[in-house]
Amino acid sequence: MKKVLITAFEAFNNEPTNPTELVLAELPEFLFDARIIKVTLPVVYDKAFEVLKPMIEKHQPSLILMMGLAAGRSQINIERIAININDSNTKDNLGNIKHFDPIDRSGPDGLFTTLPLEKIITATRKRKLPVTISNTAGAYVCNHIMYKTLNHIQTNDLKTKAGFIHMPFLPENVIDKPNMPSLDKRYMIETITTIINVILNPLALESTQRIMNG
Ligand code: PCA
Repeated sequence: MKKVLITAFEAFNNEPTNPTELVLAELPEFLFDARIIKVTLPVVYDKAFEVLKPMIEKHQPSLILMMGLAAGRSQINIERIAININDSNTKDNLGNIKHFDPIDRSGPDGLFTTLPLEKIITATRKRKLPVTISNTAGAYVCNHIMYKTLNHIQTNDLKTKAGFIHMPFLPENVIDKPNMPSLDKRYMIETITTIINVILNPLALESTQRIMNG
């Protein structure tokens, strides 16, 4: 049975919750004949991949979908690229601040997601989901985990596809934040489900298109 590894992040930066943990909790254990393996990662530069790496080695998933909160964004963002730098004014959950700090001194400057972006956008548009491609995952812990994961897959020549999805706040997070965008988590859950379907069942999507095109 195929496995899909899905990650969320714990709360950080004085927020009581991270929407991605709540989304993760609501995903089913099985989807499209694949087993869903869930893990919540610490928002700590030097710990996040230490938690994820043994999960990748143990489960050898066909797909890794990582989720994080992007405060202030209004849509679900599929990240195109991870860059080889840690550089943020926000402390991680152990109080570390990193600036001008390469993630891997011998690694490439950037690594593209291996998710099929065009197919994902076609499928999510069809379902009227507020999803778009983002060209920056920032330079904080989300970019860090995306870079480390893609670098691990590339250097070990794994077939695993992987990508990062940044989620907006949930409505409950913005009660005391006037004008801050938020999104109901059902859109987030449907987007994750759609991405998994596109990747695990490419034929299902094509045959739907064929039927629709007559
Ligand atoms: N978002 C942060 C790290 C953890 C999270 O959920 C980020 O965008 O880097």
